[in-house]
Amino acid sequence: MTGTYLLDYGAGNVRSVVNAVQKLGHDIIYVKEPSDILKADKLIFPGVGAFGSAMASLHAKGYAEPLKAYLAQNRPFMGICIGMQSLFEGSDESPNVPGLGVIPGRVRLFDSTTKSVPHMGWNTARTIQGPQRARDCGLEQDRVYYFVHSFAVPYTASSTEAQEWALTTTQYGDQTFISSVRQGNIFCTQFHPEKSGFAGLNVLKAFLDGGAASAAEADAALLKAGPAAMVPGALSVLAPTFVPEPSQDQFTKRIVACLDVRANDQGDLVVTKGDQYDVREQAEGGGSGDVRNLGKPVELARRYFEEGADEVTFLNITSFRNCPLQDTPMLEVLKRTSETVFVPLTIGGGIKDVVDPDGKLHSALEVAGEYFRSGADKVSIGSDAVYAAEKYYALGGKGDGTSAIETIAHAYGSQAVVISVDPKKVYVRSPEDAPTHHVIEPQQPGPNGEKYCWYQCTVSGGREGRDLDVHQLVVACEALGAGEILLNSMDQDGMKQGYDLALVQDVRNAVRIPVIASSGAGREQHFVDVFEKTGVEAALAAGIFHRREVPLESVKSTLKQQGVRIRNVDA
Ligand code: 1PR
Repeated sequence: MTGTYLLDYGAGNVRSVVNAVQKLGHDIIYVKEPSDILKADKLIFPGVGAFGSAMASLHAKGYAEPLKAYLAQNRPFMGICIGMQSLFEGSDESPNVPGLGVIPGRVRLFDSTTKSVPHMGWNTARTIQGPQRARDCGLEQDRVYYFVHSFAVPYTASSTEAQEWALTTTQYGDQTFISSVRQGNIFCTQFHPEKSGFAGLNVLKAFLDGGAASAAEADAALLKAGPAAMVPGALSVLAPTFVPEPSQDQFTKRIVACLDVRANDQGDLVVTKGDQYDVREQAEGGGSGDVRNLGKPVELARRYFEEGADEVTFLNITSFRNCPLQDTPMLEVLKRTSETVFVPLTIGGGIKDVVDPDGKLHSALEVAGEYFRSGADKVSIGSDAVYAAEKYYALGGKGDGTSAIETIAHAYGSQAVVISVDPKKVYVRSPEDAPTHHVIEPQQPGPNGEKYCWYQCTVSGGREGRDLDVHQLVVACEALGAGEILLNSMDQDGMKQGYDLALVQDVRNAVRIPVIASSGAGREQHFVDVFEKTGVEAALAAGIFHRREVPLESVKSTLKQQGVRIRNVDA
């Protein structure tokens, strides 16, 4: 059957691509066997995960050769992220694994000495072939797109591949890389159009409606008309005459809306919100009452997408009680959310090895796989990360390859693994009172005038404290392969008094991976403070958004007024 085909080799979240294509009114057919590839009118390859495993899967499934043949025939192709990187000759991510070699050049690791790696968030894609070429592919110069990657093809104006293939470049910190390529009918993006809100949907639409193909037809027409009709730069194979503006880092800060989800006493799945992790109302006469119900997960997530959230996170906060593979409501929540929400989705709670009631063991990797297939882009690991860090130190500062962090990062890439930290402050009079822990000075002294504190890691939603501090945790998790830290604070949660800036700053300094500050946002200025004072990449809030006390839009406009770079709410 002809049509638009999706090349899915079973890793990561391709559901969002399918949903986006369907939202744009197109059907999509999954490639099920190698011969399907050459049947496609259009082929989308949303490569996900690590370069080595992507290439291994392409070969194992027999897709590599037909894919090369398809590309050699210059047929309509859209590669996304690893789907773009795989067209190059190789990647430093898996040094001994050759790429498809369609595009000359190599994918390199970002330098993390001056910036966080992965490059995770929204950034521009500036054309070097002229605005019309970019518009043909649905790209606009003043919009931002969602990137998540640690490796990229560096752009240097003198390199041949850059001249022949690069359509746009993007600057991250002091490095400029190729953020999209196009030649003839082959078009690829390093960013994720399916996760880039309406700006990204326009890019997909241009491909599906034939934008790349018509540009290629224009090339063919020009070639036919002969040299007289050609102006330099008219064809992608010629050196462009368009002089691009000097590149600029336009990376934005992210605002994350977080939905803590659990079943209430009536058994309905609701978004709830705690104060210092207590999610029950006060009952009359004291004691605890009903679980707070602040809305329905799918509806609320959609509202936040429309209001301009840059990411949405779901935390299944009672996951430690039951088996997530049977917890179909959360899988269903993700599936339904990804039909209408086109920004990254993270799911946390219960990412660990689980045993079904019938005794069947599912590894954390399998559990995560279920969530990725249901529409998650990242999984967040709480309790299991603490146990993994404890083991890391017990082994003398190394992993043994079996933790959830290691196995998931290996299969899906570090960028898909977030560590959710649930710390509790422990005040001490002097650092000597906690000799085995990382002690800092809190913003406010303790109740008895204590000038110091350390942050104790907890598990099971804060129910159990461990002999591990947050500094130890994040350092170990980064070494094991985590890609991002979601830093909660049990003390600040729901209190609306601002983020714990001392804690956030300390964690920001401890790791090179991105950090999301969480817990305590009560007004717009708290977001400004956390970005300006700590340099974190993202800030998360829950209660104030659920109760409409502080609209997302107003957070963004305040940040913009105060000079913090953010993504405009798009439509
Ligand atoms: O341990 O891997 O199963 O993961 C459990 C997950 O559930 C963890 O990510 C943990 O943070 C979360 N969790 C467990 N219990 C609770 C609870 O509240 N009782 N929620 C809980 C954590 C904190 C944030 C909250 C921010 C912002 N909630 O998610 O959204 O503090 O709130 P605010 O803006 O209103 O201050 P595992």
